[in-house]
Amino acid sequence: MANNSTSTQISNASLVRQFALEVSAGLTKPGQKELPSKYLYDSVGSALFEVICELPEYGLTCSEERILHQHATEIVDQLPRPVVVAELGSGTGRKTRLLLEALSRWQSTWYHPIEISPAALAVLRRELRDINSISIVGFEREYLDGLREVAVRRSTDEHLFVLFLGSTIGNFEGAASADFLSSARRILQAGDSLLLGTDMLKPVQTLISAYDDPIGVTSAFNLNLLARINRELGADFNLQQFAHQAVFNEKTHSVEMHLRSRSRQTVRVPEASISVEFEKDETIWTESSHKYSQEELASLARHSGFRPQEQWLDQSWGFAENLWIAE
Ligand code: AVI
Repeated sequence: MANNSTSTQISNASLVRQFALEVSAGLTKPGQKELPSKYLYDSVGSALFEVICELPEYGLTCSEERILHQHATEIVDQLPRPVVVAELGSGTGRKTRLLLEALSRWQSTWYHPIEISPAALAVLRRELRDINSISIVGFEREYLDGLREVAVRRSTDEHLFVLFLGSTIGNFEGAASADFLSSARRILQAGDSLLLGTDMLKPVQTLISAYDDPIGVTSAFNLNLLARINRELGADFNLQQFAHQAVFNEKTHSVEMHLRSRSRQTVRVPEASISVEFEKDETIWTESSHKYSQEELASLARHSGFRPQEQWLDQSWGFAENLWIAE
Protein backbone atom coordinates (compact mmCIF):
# COMPACT_ATOMS: atom_id res chain seq x y z
CA MET A 1 0.00 0.00 0.00
CA ALA A 2 1.37 3.44 -0.84
CA ASN A 3 2.39 5.63 2.05
CA ASN A 4 2.05 9.35 1.31
CA SER A 5 3.35 12.50 2.94
CA THR A 6 5.09 15.78 2.16
CA SER A 7 7.76 17.73 3.92
CA THR A 8 7.20 21.50 3.55
CA GLN A 9 9.67 24.29 4.15
CA ILE A 10 9.25 27.54 2.21
CA SER A 11 6.69 30.12 3.43
CA ASN A 12 4.35 31.79 0.97
CA ALA A 13 5.38 35.33 1.96
CA SER A 14 9.04 34.63 1.33
CA LEU A 15 8.19 33.07 -2.06
CA VAL A 16 6.30 36.23 -3.10
CA ARG A 17 9.20 38.43 -1.88
CA GLN A 18 11.64 36.34 -3.89
CA PHE A 19 9.37 36.51 -6.96
CA ALA A 20 9.24 40.35 -6.68
CA LEU A 21 13.04 40.56 -6.38
CA GLU A 22 13.63 38.36 -9.44
CA VAL A 23 11.00 40.17 -11.53
CA SER A 24 12.62 43.49 -10.62
CA ALA A 25 16.13 42.24 -11.47
CA GLY A 26 15.02 40.76 -14.81
CA LEU A 27 12.91 43.66 -16.05
CA THR A 28 15.39 46.38 -15.09
CA LYS A 29 18.42 44.53 -16.47
CA PRO A 30 20.32 46.65 -19.04
CA GLY A 31 19.96 45.23 -22.59
CA GLN A 32 17.80 42.10 -22.97
CA LYS A 33 14.99 42.05 -20.39
CA GLU A 34 14.29 38.60 -18.95
CA LEU A 35 12.16 36.65 -16.49
CA PRO A 36 13.15 33.32 -14.89
CA SER A 37 11.38 30.41 -16.57
CA LYS A 38 10.62 28.69 -13.25
CA TYR A 39 7.86 31.28 -12.74
CA LEU A 40 5.95 29.97 -15.77
CA TYR A 41 4.63 27.18 -13.52
CA ASP A 42 1.94 28.54 -11.21
CA SER A 43 -1.30 26.50 -11.16
CA VAL A 44 -2.50 28.01 -14.48
CA GLY A 45 0.92 27.61 -16.13
CA SER A 46 1.27 24.02 -14.91
CA ALA A 47 -2.18 23.17 -16.30
CA LEU A 48 -1.27 24.76 -19.64
CA PHE A 49 2.01 22.85 -19.69
CA GLU A 50 0.05 19.61 -19.26
CA VAL A 51 -1.94 20.54 -22.38
CA ILE A 52 1.27 21.38 -24.27
CA CYS A 53 2.47 17.84 -23.51
CA GLU A 54 -0.61 16.50 -25.35
CA LEU A 55 -0.08 18.61 -28.49
CA PRO A 56 0.96 16.70 -31.62
CA GLU A 57 3.48 19.45 -32.44
CA TYR A 58 5.20 19.05 -29.04
CA GLY A 59 6.64 15.59 -29.60
CA LEU A 60 8.89 15.41 -26.50
CA THR A 61 6.46 13.92 -24.01
CA CYS A 62 5.04 11.19 -26.24
CA SER A 63 8.54 10.35 -27.37
CA GLU A 64 9.81 9.91 -23.81
CA GLU A 65 6.72 7.90 -22.90
CA ARG A 66 7.34 5.60 -25.86
CA ILE A 67 10.87 4.95 -24.62
CA LEU A 68 9.70 4.19 -21.09
CA HIS A 69 6.83 1.97 -22.28
CA GLN A 70 9.30 -0.12 -24.25
CA HIS A 71 12.31 -0.07 -21.94
CA ALA A 72 11.32 0.61 -18.30
CA THR A 73 12.07 -2.98 -17.25
CA GLU A 74 15.39 -3.00 -19.07
CA ILE A 75 16.31 0.32 -17.41
CA VAL A 76 15.54 -0.75 -13.85
CA ASP A 77 17.21 -4.14 -14.41
CA GLN A 78 20.52 -2.26 -14.74
CA LEU A 79 20.26 -0.72 -11.27
CA PRO A 80 22.05 -2.02 -8.20
CA ARG A 81 19.65 -3.14 -5.45
CA PRO A 82 18.16 -1.98 -3.20
CA VAL A 83 17.40 1.49 -4.63
CA VAL A 84 15.66 4.61 -3.38
CA VAL A 85 14.15 6.78 -6.13
CA ALA A 86 14.36 10.59 -6.12
CA GLU A 87 12.73 12.60 -8.88
CA LEU A 88 13.67 16.20 -9.70
CA GLY A 89 10.37 17.82 -10.73
CA SER A 90 7.47 15.50 -11.11
CA GLY A 91 4.96 16.26 -13.85
CA THR A 92 1.81 14.17 -13.65
CA GLY A 93 3.66 10.99 -12.84
CA ARG A 94 2.59 9.16 -16.01
CA LYS A 95 6.20 8.51 -17.03
CA THR A 96 7.34 7.85 -13.48
CA ARG A 97 4.59 5.25 -13.07
CA LEU A 98 6.20 3.11 -15.78
CA LEU A 99 9.50 3.03 -13.91
CA LEU A 100 7.97 2.57 -10.45
CA GLU A 101 5.80 -0.30 -11.67
CA ALA A 102 8.85 -1.98 -13.15
CA LEU A 103 10.75 -1.49 -9.86
CA SER A 104 7.87 -2.66 -7.70
CA ARG A 105 8.15 -6.10 -9.33
CA TRP A 106 11.37 -6.75 -7.45
CA GLN A 107 11.38 -4.61 -4.32
CA SER A 108 9.41 -2.28 -2.04
CA THR A 109 10.57 1.19 -2.99
CA TRP A 110 10.73 4.64 -1.43
CA TYR A 111 9.89 7.27 -4.02
CA HIS A 112 10.76 10.94 -3.25
CA PRO A 113 9.45 13.53 -5.71
CA ILE A 114 11.18 16.90 -5.23
CA GLU A 115 9.17 19.88 -6.38
CA ILE A 116 8.52 23.45 -5.20
CA SER A 117 4.85 23.32 -6.19
CA PRO A 118 2.69 21.75 -3.44
CA ALA A 119 -0.15 21.37 -5.96
CA ALA A 120 2.05 19.30 -8.29
CA LEU A 121 3.13 17.09 -5.38
CA ALA A 122 -0.49 16.54 -4.39
CA VAL A 123 -1.45 15.52 -7.95
CA LEU A 124 1.43 13.11 -8.08
CA ARG A 125 0.59 11.47 -4.77
CA ARG A 126 -2.98 10.98 -5.96
CA GLU A 127 -1.90 9.58 -9.33
CA LEU A 128 0.66 7.10 -8.04
CA ARG A 129 -0.85 5.92 -4.76
CA ASP A 130 -2.28 2.73 -6.25
CA ILE A 131 1.11 1.23 -7.15
CA ASN A 132 1.84 -1.66 -4.83
CA SER A 133 5.01 -1.59 -2.74
CA ILE A 134 5.74 2.09 -3.40
CA SER A 135 5.97 4.54 -0.46
CA ILE A 136 5.80 8.18 -1.52
CA VAL A 137 7.38 10.96 0.54
CA GLY A 138 7.55 14.23 -1.37
CA PHE A 139 9.82 17.19 -0.61
CA GLU A 140 8.55 20.70 -1.27
CA ARG A 141 12.03 22.05 -1.99
CA GLU A 142 14.37 23.33 -4.67
CA TYR A 143 15.90 20.34 -6.50
CA LEU A 144 19.33 20.25 -4.86
CA ASP A 145 18.02 20.94 -1.35
CA GLY A 146 15.53 18.10 -1.75
CA LEU A 147 18.17 15.76 -3.14
CA ARG A 148 20.41 16.48 -0.13
CA GLU A 149 17.56 15.50 2.21
CA VAL A 150 16.92 12.27 0.35
CA ALA A 151 20.64 11.46 0.33
CA VAL A 152 21.05 11.85 4.10
CA ARG A 153 17.97 9.72 4.80
CA ARG A 154 18.96 6.68 2.79
CA SER A 155 20.66 3.85 4.62
CA THR A 156 24.21 2.75 3.80
CA ASP A 157 23.27 -0.21 1.63
CA GLU A 158 20.74 1.75 -0.49
CA HIS A 159 21.59 3.19 -3.91
CA LEU A 160 20.02 6.37 -5.17
CA PHE A 161 18.30 6.38 -8.55
CA VAL A 162 17.67 9.99 -9.58
CA LEU A 163 15.12 10.77 -12.30
CA PHE A 164 15.45 14.01 -14.22
CA LEU A 165 13.02 13.50 -17.08
CA GLY A 166 11.34 15.60 -19.77
CA SER A 167 14.50 17.45 -20.90
CA THR A 168 14.09 19.89 -18.01
CA ILE A 169 17.91 20.02 -17.98
CA GLY A 170 17.57 21.90 -21.30
CA ASN A 171 15.92 24.80 -19.47
CA PHE A 172 19.18 25.56 -17.59
CA GLU A 173 21.08 28.37 -19.23
CA GLY A 174 24.48 27.51 -20.83
CA ALA A 175 27.05 26.39 -18.25
CA ALA A 176 24.35 26.22 -15.57
CA SER A 177 23.35 22.72 -16.76
CA ALA A 178 26.86 21.30 -16.16
CA ASP A 179 27.09 23.20 -12.85
CA PHE A 180 23.74 21.81 -11.77
CA LEU A 181 24.61 18.22 -12.71
CA SER A 182 28.02 18.55 -10.99
CA SER A 183 26.29 19.77 -7.83
CA ALA A 184 23.85 16.87 -8.02
CA ARG A 185 26.77 14.48 -8.51
CA ARG A 186 28.49 15.80 -5.36
CA ILE A 187 25.40 14.89 -3.34
CA LEU A 188 25.47 11.32 -4.72
CA GLN A 189 27.82 8.44 -3.98
CA ALA A 190 29.88 6.61 -6.59
CA GLY A 191 27.65 3.98 -8.20
CA ASP A 192 24.39 5.94 -7.80
CA SER A 193 22.46 6.42 -11.05
CA LEU A 194 20.85 9.27 -12.94
CA LEU A 195 18.21 8.82 -15.64
CA LEU A 196 18.36 12.00 -17.72
CA GLY A 197 15.81 12.79 -20.46
CA THR A 198 17.16 15.00 -23.25
CA ASP A 199 15.55 16.40 -26.37
CA MET A 200 17.92 16.10 -29.33
CA LEU A 201 18.74 18.56 -32.12
CA LYS A 202 16.29 18.39 -35.02
CA PRO A 203 15.17 20.56 -37.95
CA VAL A 204 14.42 24.14 -36.94
CA GLN A 205 10.89 24.15 -38.37
CA THR A 206 9.95 21.11 -36.25
CA LEU A 207 11.29 22.89 -33.18
CA ILE A 208 9.50 26.15 -33.90
CA SER A 209 6.16 24.35 -34.35
CA ALA A 210 6.73 22.60 -31.02
CA TYR A 211 7.15 25.95 -29.23
CA ASP A 212 4.66 28.01 -31.25
CA ASP A 213 1.72 25.67 -31.77
CA PRO A 214 -1.13 26.64 -34.11
CA ILE A 215 -3.87 26.71 -31.45
CA GLY A 216 -1.93 29.03 -29.17
CA VAL A 217 -1.48 26.92 -26.03
CA THR A 218 2.23 27.75 -25.77
CA SER A 219 1.39 31.40 -26.37
CA ALA A 220 -1.07 31.29 -23.43
CA PHE A 221 1.54 29.48 -21.31
CA ASN A 222 4.07 32.24 -22.00
CA LEU A 223 1.63 35.17 -21.59
CA ASN A 224 0.40 33.68 -18.30
CA LEU A 225 3.72 34.74 -16.80
CA LEU A 226 2.68 38.39 -17.26
CA ALA A 227 -0.82 37.57 -15.97
CA ARG A 228 0.81 35.97 -12.92
CA ILE A 229 2.84 39.13 -12.27
CA ASN A 230 -0.44 41.10 -12.49
CA ARG A 231 -2.15 38.70 -10.05
CA GLU A 232 0.62 38.31 -7.51
CA LEU A 233 2.56 41.56 -7.71
CA GLY A 234 -0.26 43.97 -8.68
CA ALA A 235 1.27 44.84 -12.07
CA ASP A 236 -0.69 46.37 -14.96
CA PHE A 237 0.61 44.39 -17.96
CA ASN A 238 -1.93 44.67 -20.79
CA LEU A 239 -1.70 41.16 -22.27
CA GLN A 240 -3.11 42.34 -25.62
CA GLN A 241 0.02 44.44 -25.98
CA PHE A 242 2.44 41.48 -25.83
CA ALA A 243 2.93 38.64 -28.33
CA HIS A 244 4.45 35.19 -27.85
CA GLN A 245 7.52 34.49 -29.98
CA ALA A 246 9.63 31.33 -30.40
CA VAL A 247 13.03 31.60 -32.09
CA PHE A 248 15.86 29.12 -32.58
CA ASN A 249 19.24 30.44 -31.43
CA GLU A 250 21.76 28.80 -33.80
CA LYS A 251 24.71 29.66 -31.55
CA THR A 252 23.37 28.11 -28.36
CA HIS A 253 21.22 25.38 -30.01
CA SER A 254 18.23 26.50 -27.97
CA VAL A 255 14.65 27.40 -28.72
CA GLU A 256 14.03 30.70 -26.94
CA MET A 257 10.59 31.92 -25.90
CA HIS A 258 10.11 35.69 -25.78
CA LEU A 259 7.24 38.10 -25.14
CA ARG A 260 7.37 40.93 -27.68
CA SER A 261 5.94 44.32 -26.85
CA ARG A 262 3.51 45.30 -29.63
CA SER A 263 3.88 49.02 -28.82
CA ARG A 264 5.90 51.55 -26.88
CA GLN A 265 4.52 51.30 -23.35
CA THR A 266 5.14 51.63 -19.61
CA VAL A 267 4.23 48.90 -17.12
CA ARG A 268 4.07 49.32 -13.34
CA VAL A 269 4.82 46.48 -10.90
CA PRO A 270 3.94 47.92 -7.46
CA GLU A 271 5.01 44.93 -5.33
CA ALA A 272 8.43 45.04 -6.99
CA SER A 273 8.55 48.87 -6.72
CA ILE A 274 9.38 49.31 -10.41
CA SER A 275 8.03 50.98 -13.51
CA VAL A 276 9.35 49.54 -16.77
CA GLU A 277 9.53 51.18 -20.22
CA PHE A 278 9.19 49.00 -23.34
CA GLU A 279 10.11 50.03 -26.88
CA LYS A 280 7.91 48.70 -29.70
CA ASP A 281 9.18 45.15 -30.59
CA GLU A 282 11.43 44.95 -27.53
CA THR A 283 11.22 41.46 -25.97
CA ILE A 284 11.30 39.81 -22.57
CA TRP A 285 13.21 36.51 -22.76
CA THR A 286 11.27 33.97 -20.71
CA GLU A 287 12.77 30.53 -21.44
CA SER A 288 15.48 28.64 -23.30
CA SER A 289 15.11 25.02 -24.27
CA HIS A 290 18.42 23.52 -25.24
CA LYS A 291 18.60 20.75 -27.86
CA TYR A 292 21.44 18.23 -27.57
CA SER A 293 23.89 16.44 -29.86
CA GLN A 294 25.43 13.07 -28.90
CA GLU A 295 28.90 14.63 -28.56
CA GLU A 296 27.58 17.26 -26.21
CA LEU A 297 25.87 14.68 -24.00
CA ALA A 298 29.10 12.70 -23.71
CA SER A 299 31.01 15.81 -22.71
CA LEU A 300 28.28 16.91 -20.26
CA ALA A 301 28.43 13.52 -18.51
CA ARG A 302 32.24 13.66 -18.29
CA HIS A 303 32.35 17.23 -17.01
CA SER A 304 29.76 16.61 -14.34
CA GLY A 305 31.31 13.42 -12.94
CA PHE A 306 29.14 10.73 -14.55
CA ARG A 307 29.88 7.77 -16.82
CA PRO A 308 27.26 7.18 -19.55
CA GLN A 309 26.07 3.60 -19.15
CA GLU A 310 23.34 3.28 -21.77
CA GLN A 311 21.08 5.41 -23.94
CA TRP A 312 17.63 4.68 -25.33
CA LEU A 313 16.85 6.85 -28.35
CA ASP A 314 13.41 7.38 -29.88
CA GLN A 315 14.29 8.05 -33.51
CA SER A 316 10.82 9.11 -34.62
CA TRP A 317 10.94 12.39 -32.63
CA GLY A 318 14.55 12.54 -31.46
CA PHE A 319 14.48 12.15 -27.69
CA ALA A 320 17.02 10.28 -25.57
CA GLU A 321 16.79 8.65 -22.16
CA ASN A 322 20.33 8.48 -20.75
CA LEU A 323 21.40 6.25 -17.86
CA TRP A 324 24.51 7.73 -16.23
CA ILE A 325 26.46 6.32 -13.29
CA ALA A 326 28.12 8.56 -10.70
CA GLU A 327 31.90 7.97 -10.84
C1 AVI B 1 9.65 21.79 -19.05
N1 AVI B 1 10.42 21.99 -20.26
C2 AVI B 1 11.28 20.84 -20.53
C3 AVI B 1 9.63 22.40 -21.43
C4 AVI B 1 10.56 22.56 -22.66
O1 AVI B 1 10.27 21.94 -23.68
O2 AVI B 1 11.55 23.27 -22.57
C5 AVI B 1 8.89 23.71 -21.18
C6 AVI B 1 8.16 24.24 -22.38
N2 AVI B 1 8.18 25.47 -22.78
C7 AVI B 1 7.43 25.61 -23.85
N3 AVI B 1 6.92 24.47 -24.16
C8 AVI B 1 7.35 23.57 -23.23
